[in-house]
Amino acid sequence: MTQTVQKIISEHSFIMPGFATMEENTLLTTIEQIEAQAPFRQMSTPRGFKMAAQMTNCGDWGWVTDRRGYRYQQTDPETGRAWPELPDSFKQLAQKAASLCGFDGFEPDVCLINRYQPGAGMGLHQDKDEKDFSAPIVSVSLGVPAIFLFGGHERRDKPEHYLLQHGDVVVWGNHDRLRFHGIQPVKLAHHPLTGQYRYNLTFRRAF
Ligand code: MD6
Ligand code: FE
Repeated sequence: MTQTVQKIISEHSFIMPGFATMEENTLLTTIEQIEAQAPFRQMSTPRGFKMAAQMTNCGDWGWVTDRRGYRYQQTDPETGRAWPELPDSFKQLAQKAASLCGFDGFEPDVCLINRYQPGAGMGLHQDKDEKDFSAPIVSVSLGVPAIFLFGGHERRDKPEHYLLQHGDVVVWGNHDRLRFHGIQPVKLAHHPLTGQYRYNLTFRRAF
């Protein structure tokens, strides 16, 4: 029997330290396979700035951004092909984490994969491109650590800071689903499995 420790960061938001560590090799090998079909790329924001983190997706849908806006689409704009399938190992991990945090029946149809190099971060944002907000979001961090900014429902609300380390899983939903959040620029560091990179997988239900 393994015990799951959950750090409650808000009523419906949880950090599960090291929850994905047992799966680290499968997760990283699978990311390599996905990357071979749908390479990491720096997408442009609607205003024409490059996102600092490199992204790819797997699942029925993928999150993309370009001059036309933020959206989900079924094909990779770089290749015109469908995104790689959501691997069972990914889905099972996300469902197990969601369920332990009180979100039964989570059926993710997207996994957005972010890769941060030293200096890359992500500004405060809300995840609001999904059709309905009843499903939670499950986020898995791998590789070098980063500071997660966890704010309120208004951009001006001062965020709390949490350190996310290799294997940590964040689950949030319900009243917390639309909180502003971000990632501070990742510091130069080395992780034995990922080198200088931090990876983050976010599982969502887009439609
Ligand atoms: C990241 N994560 O950790 C970016 N969004 O690299 C997110 O933007 C995020 O971790 C929603 C829920 C959890 C997250
Ligand atoms: Fe987000």
